[in-house]
Amino acid sequence: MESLEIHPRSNAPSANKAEWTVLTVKKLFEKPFMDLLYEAQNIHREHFKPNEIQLSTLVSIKTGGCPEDCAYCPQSVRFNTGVVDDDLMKLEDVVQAASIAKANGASRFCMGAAWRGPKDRDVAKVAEMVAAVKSLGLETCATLGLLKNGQAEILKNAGLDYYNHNIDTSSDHYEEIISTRSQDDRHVTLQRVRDAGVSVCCGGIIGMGESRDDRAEMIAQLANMNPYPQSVPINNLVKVQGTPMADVDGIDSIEFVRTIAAARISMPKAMVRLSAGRTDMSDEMQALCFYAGANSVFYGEKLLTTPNATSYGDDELFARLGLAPSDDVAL
Ligand code: SAM
Ligand code: DTB
Ligand code: SF4
Repeated sequence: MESLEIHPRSNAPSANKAEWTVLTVKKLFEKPFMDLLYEAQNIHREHFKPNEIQLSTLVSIKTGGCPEDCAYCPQSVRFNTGVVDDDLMKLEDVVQAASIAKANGASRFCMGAAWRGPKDRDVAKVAEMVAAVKSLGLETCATLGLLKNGQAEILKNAGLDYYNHNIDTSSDHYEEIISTRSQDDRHVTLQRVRDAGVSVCCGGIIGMGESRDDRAEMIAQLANMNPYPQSVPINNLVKVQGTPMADVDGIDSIEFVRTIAAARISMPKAMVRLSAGRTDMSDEMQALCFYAGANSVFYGEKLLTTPNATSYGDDELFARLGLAPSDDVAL
């Protein structure tokens, strides 16, 4: 059996240490599957309780009609996907949704908006929502698109814990997916979030026709952020009819699990979230993802506009695996 290897920065979450090269991450992907999972599970156990899982619930606070052209997204105004546009939700409706999420066992509530980025008056309204959700005793997360100077501070002052903003894919593959904003634009927003003292939730989507090199580059990009994201959502593309990605070939499930393991090994203290696309995964594949180091999922009937794995099915799966939902999974 191969011994555990020392990787760059593997125990230095926020220090500016040696970088992960694409080649080093690719070498993880190339390991025998059993060695890779063994290493990922060992690293996982150094930092997290191995039989606990954190649950986040998503709500779309502003749906559809987005001017951006992200090829995977059902909410882009450019694609005919049948998503019904909706204005910004009312504060009381958001509070009600958050109360239900909490009663169902979620510890974090994530509010998503189909904007390129919010206007200042939007941020003021979302800040009210953040404060109200926080006062229910939930962790708060928002994903509103590109942020302008000063907006992250307003959200932080309202009680925002996490801001989700994904790099989505590798820098090379990115241009095939989105033309209306660059990956550099996203890094500027991520820096604004960090500077405001809000924790970063940043990951990407697997299964968009990218190569293994692309997946390795995306993981290296995430791992080399300083500090690396506190939370890393790995989404399995939800193929939505009407989007340009509707008929793309799905990812091999073993390769998806490898991606989760590479994220866990290269970002040992991050929460790694098995995010969108669980409806297409067997229970066994999800169990392998948890073994590879995923320790968080979206919990609830819906993601933003598409169905999620049902909470009923999740409860049964967690029980079969002896996984306990928890808001304190770190050691
Ligand atoms: N509009 C904002 C933005 O794009 O930054 C926030 C909401 S957007 C829906 C948040 C993220 O959801 C995207 O960056 C993408 O990674 C993910 N996402 C969107 N559609 C998806 C799909 N069909 N499958 C998997 N993930 C998806
Ligand atoms: C993330 O990485 N995945 C979530 C969340 N961040 C906002 C979104 C998934 C969206 C899936 C497609 C939909 O339901 O519209
Ligand atoms: Fe708009 Fe976000 Fe969808 Fe892109 S991912 S089209 S920015 S809602």
